Amino acid sequence: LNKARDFKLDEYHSYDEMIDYMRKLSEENEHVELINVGISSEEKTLYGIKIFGDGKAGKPSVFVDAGVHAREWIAPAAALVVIDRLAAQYGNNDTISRVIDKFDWYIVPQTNPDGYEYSRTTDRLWRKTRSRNMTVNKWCVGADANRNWGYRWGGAGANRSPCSTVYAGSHPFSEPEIRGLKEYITWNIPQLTIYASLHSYGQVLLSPWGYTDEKPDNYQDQKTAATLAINAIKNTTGSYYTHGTISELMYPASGTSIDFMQNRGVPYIYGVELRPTDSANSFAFSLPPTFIESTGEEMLAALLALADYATVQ
Ligand code: ING
Ligand code: ZN
Repeated sequence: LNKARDFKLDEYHSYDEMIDYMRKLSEENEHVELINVGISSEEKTLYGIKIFGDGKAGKPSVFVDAGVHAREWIAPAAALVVIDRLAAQYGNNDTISRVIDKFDWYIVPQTNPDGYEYSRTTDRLWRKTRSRNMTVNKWCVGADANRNWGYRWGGAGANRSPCSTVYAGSHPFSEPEIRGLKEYITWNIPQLTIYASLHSYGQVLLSPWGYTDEKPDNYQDQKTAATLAINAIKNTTGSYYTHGTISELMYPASGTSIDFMQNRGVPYIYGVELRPTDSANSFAFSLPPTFIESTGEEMLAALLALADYATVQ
């Protein structure tokens, strides 16, 4: 028994190994369920984990996705650490028990498995999906899955040319992975309170908007929550993260999941750039696996702080 324990969290895994781990964890834990949120262009099933507590069904929810960009390997690896800690410590750790009784937690650690496997086997710095897109005279592969959401699709910081690394896709939700995520959330999660999308790298929490440098009406409240999360990170591992809008800290980006969720009225929304920092000698996308568990631990601390702060309407 407890075969999920054999899974090594401090290594980068293939997508099949991640699925195997999630399946075992769900089989071995009555508070964990394997969920199916859709399918990729190459027909890999997008699996995730739902973690729920005792008590009533249909609580408000936290939704976390990771791996939307293929080369950002730390994001799915850290998401698996978050899953592991939540599953293992429900009933043992006060904070974790409290936030799992408050919210249903949905975590989809690998939302772009086609791109991820391509990054593992062929092109380490691949970012996009693996859909095939026709141009005038050739095929180009992949859309930027974080430019493919339907709010302000194709605007600033997205490109309409299939060969671009920030190609928005042929139309909103053209990528089956993103369509699946949107449909799953729409039909299964009526009350979404916290949404986080894990990327790398840079150590920042990003708030909407991406499409414009204006700030949404509830920006101050998002900043208050982010500050608590950043302090929790510092107290857990000593890492320094900062907070601001996508367009102010990074660059304009339209058609992101963040802007879609903000437009939907989700109250707490963060794009997270995990470790490392973007200093000159940074590991960039190739963070050594020895940093996986501490990066996951600090992300867990951030999520627990957000979940404790968020009021449930
Ligand atoms: N950066 C993001 C990008 O999509 C981002 C910026 C992150 C936007 C999170 C929205 C949410 O370009 C990376 N590293 O991909
Ligand atoms: Zn990214």
